[in-house]
Amino acid sequence: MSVVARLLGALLLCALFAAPAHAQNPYAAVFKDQCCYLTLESGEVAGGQFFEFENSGAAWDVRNLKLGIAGPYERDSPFYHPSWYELRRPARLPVQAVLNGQRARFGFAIQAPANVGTQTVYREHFQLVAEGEYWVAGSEVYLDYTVLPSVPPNVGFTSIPAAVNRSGKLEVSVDATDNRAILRVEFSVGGKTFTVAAPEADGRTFKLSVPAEEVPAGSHTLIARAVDRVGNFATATAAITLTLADRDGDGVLEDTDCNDRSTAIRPGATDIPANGVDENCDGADALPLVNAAFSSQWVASTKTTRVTSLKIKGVPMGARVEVRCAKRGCPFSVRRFTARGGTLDLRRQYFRRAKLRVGTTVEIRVIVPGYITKVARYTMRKKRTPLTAYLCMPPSAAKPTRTCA
Ligand SMILES: [Ca+2]
Ligand SMILES: [Ca+2]
Ligand SMILES: [Ca+2]
Ligand SMILES: [Ca+2]
Repeated sequence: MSVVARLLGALLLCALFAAPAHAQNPYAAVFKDQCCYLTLESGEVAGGQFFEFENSGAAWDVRNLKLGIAGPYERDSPFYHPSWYELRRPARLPVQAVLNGQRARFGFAIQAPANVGTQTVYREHFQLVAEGEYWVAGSEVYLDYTVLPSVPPNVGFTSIPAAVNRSGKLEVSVDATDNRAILRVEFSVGGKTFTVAAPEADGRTFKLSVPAEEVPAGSHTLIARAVDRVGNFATATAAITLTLADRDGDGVLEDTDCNDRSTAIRPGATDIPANGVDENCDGADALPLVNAAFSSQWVASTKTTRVTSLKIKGVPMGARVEVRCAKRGCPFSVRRFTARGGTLDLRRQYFRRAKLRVGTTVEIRVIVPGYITKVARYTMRKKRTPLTAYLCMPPSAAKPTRTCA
């Protein structure tokens, strides 16, 4: 084939395609519905666009029937969106086939052109096309889009308290406006960000209302960032202080109250042993005290005291018992043994003949793992029964003390 013939052939094809209003065009459509004439900010994306047609000609097939850009044909649309089926084809047939008399809706999204400096109205033409064959007769349609310049919003606080207690609500309002629409306002404070998408009834007040305990205590800078639909934003800042709560009113603020919703739990409270609750906030539940009872009888003279009875009742089986004696008259300094349980007679075992001098101490410890050791301490006195102290000693302690809560 000569070059001229080939050129002619190409021209003929172009002519066929570019001038589809052709006697043999078997395709035809009747316009039924469309959406929408929109006002958009430059760069804004809008979904929900569609045209609906009824097929009044040959059958449509998903393999070639599309909604194309027209007026003129095959131009690049300034409203192109990456969701389009092809560069100049916003949508294809949404079902496999549409026969004569049936309808089809071609849905698509658009994006307004960027960098529109002044308000501009665009008339965008579309038409159905049977790809590689004909533009479908009777399907010429258009939508008008009004595009506004891209302008950032304005935002300012209208209500902000200087201080908020963490037991209450953090409530802050801004006035946010835009030449088109505010998409959302983001409030950032103390490392937290809260997004408010819907304005109040006036359409421009955006109100934050969240539990104040979501924000850490302390002084913060609160930033309100108003964002429009194309990502332009404006910010406003204000100082705000979150103060510590005392929710249970027990006088202990939440930073030291290990349960700020119970008055029974706070530093200084009585820690009930072995109930699984750390009532006094020292980091652990109190251990139970060894369950054993001391009893004693003594005869004291001017210089010495004799033991007439020294017993421990209710000693748990396997408990370790320590008997300590200090200063003059002691038959020993320390004795240790494992108890078989029940009542122990320490006089018979250790003090039958002892003459304990004034000032001598006898100390008895009953030790069970996982319990607070129970201690009795007797200090000999002149012509009086010994000074008696019942003490306790947590497993970690070095010395007995009066209280172990
Ligand atoms: Ca409290
Ligand atoms: Ca409390
Ligand atoms: Ca407890
Ligand atoms: Ca505790």
